[in-house]
Amino acid sequence: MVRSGSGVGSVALGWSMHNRAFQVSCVALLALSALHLVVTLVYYLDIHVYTVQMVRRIGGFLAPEPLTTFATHHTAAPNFTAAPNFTAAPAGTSPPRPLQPCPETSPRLVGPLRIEFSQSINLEEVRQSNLLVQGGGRFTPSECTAVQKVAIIIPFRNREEHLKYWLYYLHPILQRQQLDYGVYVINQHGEETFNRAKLLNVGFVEALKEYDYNCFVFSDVDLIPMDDRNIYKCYSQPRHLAVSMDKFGFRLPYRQYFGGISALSREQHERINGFPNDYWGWGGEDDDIYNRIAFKGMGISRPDGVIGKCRMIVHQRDQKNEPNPQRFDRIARTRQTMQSDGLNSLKYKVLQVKKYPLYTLIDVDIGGPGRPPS
Ligand SMILES: [Mn+2]
Repeated sequence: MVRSGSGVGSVALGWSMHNRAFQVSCVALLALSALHLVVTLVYYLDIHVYTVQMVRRIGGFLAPEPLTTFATHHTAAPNFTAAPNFTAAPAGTSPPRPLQPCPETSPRLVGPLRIEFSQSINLEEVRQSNLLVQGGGRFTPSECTAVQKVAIIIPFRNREEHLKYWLYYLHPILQRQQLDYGVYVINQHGEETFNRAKLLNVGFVEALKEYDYNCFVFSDVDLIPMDDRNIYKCYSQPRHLAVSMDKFGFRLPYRQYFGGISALSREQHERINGFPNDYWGWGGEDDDIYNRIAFKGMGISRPDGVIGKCRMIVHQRDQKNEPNPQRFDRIARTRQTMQSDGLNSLKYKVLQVKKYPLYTLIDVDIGGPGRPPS
């Protein structure tokens, strides 16, 4: 702007240029400061989120295992009212980041639970206290990525009251266990003799049509774990969960007992050709399953007798589920029959699939003794 050959002019020009340079560096400094602030903020938030996660994780590891003497102080209810929903980061502070895998031991477990069946259950209240459960009884933890995808299969007929207790107690437990799970109630349609093992096979096949489950927990509708450290997941060997039931005086009735609640990975279940389809009526099918596992060279994994405590809802023996007189005969022949009776011979007809808020109901015609499904 100022162009002059004079000395004064030169000085003026010099000052002007100096001024300009000063302005530019000021603006640059300002911009740099702003950038620094932004970077600091981003790092602070990032570290903050990371620290929160680490503290939670370390807290989970260091927290002392609850003692059995706490039993009377805990109820299964604590997270009914609070139901805290941990999220990894406050929304909007940072771009969505992949979740960490869930820790080996969930920090949300409380240990022994008080389980009782004196009060009747209002299903709507159970639903209201499990709002994180998606339709059809599906749940995925929001704070971490579950290691296993677990389908819980419940064989069923005319036990609505028991199912309500099961949903009331199990949904909060399974959420604290940080499982990616779905609940499938397999209803045997009609009045034929009950067939628990075949219904379990149906549940296995039908659940796989909905989601890529890699673990299957097979549970009677009337069995509730008394400790949430009894994890409903799969292990390197087939897992037996109903280890010490009140009806057996909190002891394993015999070493090979595999009834009540069990967990098999998809591979384990397929390896034994699933469960037998021809045990009609009460008893024997669990021993057949044990035989299948043993004949395939696998062992049984179990929690200890304290963590493995379970309560069974007291009930009359069901109609059309009389003790199966053929069961001893059949158990003796598992080695021959397991090749041809199981997943590879399973025939049934799904009549209806209904998605309730807390479970998926699959109504199925499995035929009857000597009668194929129509
Ligand atoms: Mn029972």
